[in-house]
Amino acid sequence: MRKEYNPTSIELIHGDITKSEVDCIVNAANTSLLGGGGVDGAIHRAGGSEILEQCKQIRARQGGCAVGEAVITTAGKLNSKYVIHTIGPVWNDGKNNEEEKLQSCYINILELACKHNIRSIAFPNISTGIYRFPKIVAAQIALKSVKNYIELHSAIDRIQFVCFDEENYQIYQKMLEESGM
Ligand code: AR6
Repeated sequence: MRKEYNPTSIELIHGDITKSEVDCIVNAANTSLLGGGGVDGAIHRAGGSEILEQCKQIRARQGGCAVGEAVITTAGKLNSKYVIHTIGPVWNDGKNNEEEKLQSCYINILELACKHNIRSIAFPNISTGIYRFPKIVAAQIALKSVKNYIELHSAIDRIQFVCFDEENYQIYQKMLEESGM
């Protein structure tokens, strides 16, 4: 599924983000930046050791990455130039600013992408796996944050939302059809 929104093309993909052909793919990492399971494991496996080496250098400089923030590395052997690693919030009961923290992830990623002249970017469904964020709310936040950003900045040509699981894919498909995007 593809939609045009201003000068930005929005694509919905059902699949593996490590196969995306974009300037930058986003990783749903943890504060250690040392890898893990889920999409984080898949990106490090497919991208090779160069990504981990750069994550370790960032750790040495700034002691990892906080929830809601984002850092950038090479994409190693992947088809992309960069990986932006963000740390989504763990969902507890929704009363710990989880929604604001997830929104910060998207905003910080897009700001970092613009700084690096990234024209195309692929997002996984941050926090909706191991971190248990409710999928509908997470999709609403993702779409709203991206929409708000591209309305103000026209620097990104192509945005992919890559849904690995069927449930997220169905949610995004419905929301994109119903939204003004
Ligand atoms: N491509 C695209 N999406 C994927 C892929 C893939 N190859 N694999 C999984 N997903 P998760 P989180 C989806 O658990 O919830 C890690 O251990 C998955 O279906 O990867 O933010 C980190 O190190 C789900 O919709 O990330 C952290 O410790 C989405 O990616 C922790 O998990 C996010 O699921 C982060 O948890």
